[in-house]
Amino acid sequence: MSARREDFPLLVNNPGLHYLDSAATSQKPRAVLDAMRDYYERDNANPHRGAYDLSARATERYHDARVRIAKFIGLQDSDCLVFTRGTTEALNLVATAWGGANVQPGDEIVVTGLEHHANFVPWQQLARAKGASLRICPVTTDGRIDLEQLKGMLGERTRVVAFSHVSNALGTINPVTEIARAAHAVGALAICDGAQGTPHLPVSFDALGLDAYAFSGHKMCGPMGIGGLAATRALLESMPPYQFGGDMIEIVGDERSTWNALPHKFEAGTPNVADAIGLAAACEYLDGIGMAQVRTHELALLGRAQDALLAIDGVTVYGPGVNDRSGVLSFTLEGVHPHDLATILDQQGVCIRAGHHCAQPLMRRLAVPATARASFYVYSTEEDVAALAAGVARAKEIFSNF
Ligand code: C6P
Repeated sequence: MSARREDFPLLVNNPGLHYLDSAATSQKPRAVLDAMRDYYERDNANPHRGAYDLSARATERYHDARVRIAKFIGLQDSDCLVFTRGTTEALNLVATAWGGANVQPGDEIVVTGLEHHANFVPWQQLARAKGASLRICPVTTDGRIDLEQLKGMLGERTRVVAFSHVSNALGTINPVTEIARAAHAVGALAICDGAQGTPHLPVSFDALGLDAYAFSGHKMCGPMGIGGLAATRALLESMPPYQFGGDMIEIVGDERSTWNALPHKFEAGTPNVADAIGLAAACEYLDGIGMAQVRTHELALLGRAQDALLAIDGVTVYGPGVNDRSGVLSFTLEGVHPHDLATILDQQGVCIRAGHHCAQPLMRRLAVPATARASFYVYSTEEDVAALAAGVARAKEIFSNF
């Protein structure tokens, strides 16, 4: 696949920029920006409320967006896709709504040492509130979930296993189906954080055997402020609502109320229609490339970048081999703090992330306070890789003079 830089206005408007922080958020193709503008210019109204044609059009476009996004993630029953602000809100939704109603003192909640805080803290807080215990599955030295240890941790008190599809800090691609099967074998729910899965890998929710899968639109060419929770109908119907207000009710009595059908039961208040339309356009854009092609492109750049960095004395790369990672290169340069490295790279027009990547439990396990992280996407080029390698070499040169 040729690099798609020209589809992304921000990259066109910043010709010297090497944007290598797509794991934090992706840039947006023109097709997404156009779709959102078109909605506001032609069909904007409050959906599900107005008795006039314009509101009906907004309702239809919101519905169509849901169907399109559900198709992208392999979820046939689009009513089982609940829109949220993103992965964080989707995971908090399950932990609060399901966990609040189902977890009892003495129960066990299993997470892994690889998790982003969004898939760690909600479970930690649920365990604390309920008198349950949080068990943290160890990671191997090469940054994988230790499957044998995970299986050994599961038992009759396990209520939920929460784990990521792909690690944001290292790029590790986890065996989702195997973990879901192990969870189900002990009667636990399998909840997956797909924030770094949907942008980079073909995903079929219906085939993965999960109870729920959370994702964010802004990491997959869509706008910020929209994402979702895909879940089984059984889970969504069994969970109480998460928030209360307009649209999520059926009948409101003075003493009690009843709830709207799925997915509206979990979408209180005026919905984020334009961003849903933008995310649907992002799905269309990515499908136009083909997710298998997206993966091939990223893998090629990742391999080149890793070879180039490892040729620099003092570079350490974290995580498993490139074939078991998404387009993430997490590394350190001996004698240079990752923040200094990121600053020097910025001076060469290279954007990377440095720090703990919202994964402090993982950093403790790897015994590093921080790493530098370069991450690739559909618009990344060989020039970006060359600029990264040149910038790291420059940082080494600067610091060798101290
Ligand atoms: N990771 C990163 O630079 P939100 O913020 O809700 O869209 O996504 C949270 C989240 C949850 N899980 C994983 C695996 C993630 O990577 C993220 C977001 C960004 O790595 C920003 S911290």
